Amino acid sequence: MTKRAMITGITGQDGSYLAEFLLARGYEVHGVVRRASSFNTHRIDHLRRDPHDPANRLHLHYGDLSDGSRLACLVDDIRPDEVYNLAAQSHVRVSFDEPVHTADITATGTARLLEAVRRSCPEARFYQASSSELFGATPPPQDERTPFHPRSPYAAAKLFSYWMTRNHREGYGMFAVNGILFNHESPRRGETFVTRKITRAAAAIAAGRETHVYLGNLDAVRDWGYAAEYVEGMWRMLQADEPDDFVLATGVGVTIREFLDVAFGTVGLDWRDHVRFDPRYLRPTEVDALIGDATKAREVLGWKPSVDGRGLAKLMVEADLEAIEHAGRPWIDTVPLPSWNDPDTP
Ligand code: NAP
Ligand code: G4F
Repeated sequence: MTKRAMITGITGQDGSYLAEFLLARGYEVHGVVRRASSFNTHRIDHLRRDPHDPANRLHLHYGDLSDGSRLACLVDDIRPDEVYNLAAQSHVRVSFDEPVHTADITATGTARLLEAVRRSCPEARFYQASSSELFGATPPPQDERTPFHPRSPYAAAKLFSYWMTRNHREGYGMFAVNGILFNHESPRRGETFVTRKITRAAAAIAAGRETHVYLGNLDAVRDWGYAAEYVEGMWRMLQADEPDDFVLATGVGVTIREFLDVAFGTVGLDWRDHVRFDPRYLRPTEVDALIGDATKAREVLGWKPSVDGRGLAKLMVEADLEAIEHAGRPWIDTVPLPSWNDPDTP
């Protein structure tokens, strides 16, 4: 039997890698896409086929985590075997500007989706994109037993979703799990997160297109892994014998200064000549250090990452250089765009 997966946030970094991963394993994939005034599917366009082709296994549906009735209809129509809730207002700095919107999508949105699943297909397996931001002020190393101390509206919203997921597991017996993922990046990372901002700048400066980049706090430590490896961890959580919560991390802490060293070093530059400070990128409360211990995921799920923050800095700069050379995005340029023309399809 073909397994059916539903992914919210399919147009994001993780959603695109997860859709690729599941399609390659024979899944039928249903992605929820929010309506925007311009196309927002560039990360998954290379996966799309003519929707009229009976062999097509990627189906996109309009939907928004703010709209519980739509989510209920979608879950009822699709009847998924697995639900991956990746959609969120996912930017920590922005959550200080938009705390109420962040709560509506990143917290209440999860409750809407969990309730839709509980009502229509409680046997479906549910993955919640929880975050190492939950640990916040609690010093590393952090694992599944580490106390939470959220330091932003985003983290507070994710904490609500974490407990709603556990509550649906404990209260209703649902197979609902939290993946507590430490930062994971890739050439598809949004351009306003610090790693991609740095690697794009390094490539653009090396190409003579820009001269400098503005950043905030350079002292923070993050445990950066490769997103393409983390989506396999998500899937493995839903294939486990028992529902449980897991940390995914590399165990390697890297400061932003060290990431800058490798990124600019890859193109033969010294970042000190090109980085300027702008206080607008500081946060009212900062998370100083996140370094995860993923022993449980390794022992129970057999999941083990192979790329750490330094490896990522090099990989991402090389991808951004290639993107500049080809005047497009490498993961799109390598495959043809859909040949059919149906602009009403998300
Ligand atoms: P991302 O690139 O920012 O993607 C977020 C996705 O959510 C996008 O598809 C976005 O749609 C969608 N979305 C936003 N608001 C929505 C709404 N109101 N209704 C429906 N969809 C909405 O994030 P990511 O890096 O892939 O992360 C995936 C998930 O993991 C997020 O929940 C994030 O908070 C969590 N997480 C990420 C990391 C990390 O380091 N990447 C670590 C821990 C946890 P548009 O494309 O239209 O914007
Ligand atoms: O890249 P960031 O914005 O990621 P942050 O805040 O760690 O959040 C990411 O990882 C979380 C997992 O731990 C996810 F849950 C969340 O959705 C997101 O994917 O910032 C990383 C660090 C921070 O300490 C920030 O203060 O970089 C510092 N930073 C310094 N200058 C900057 C900048 N961050 C951004 N975005 N932009 C700057 O110019």
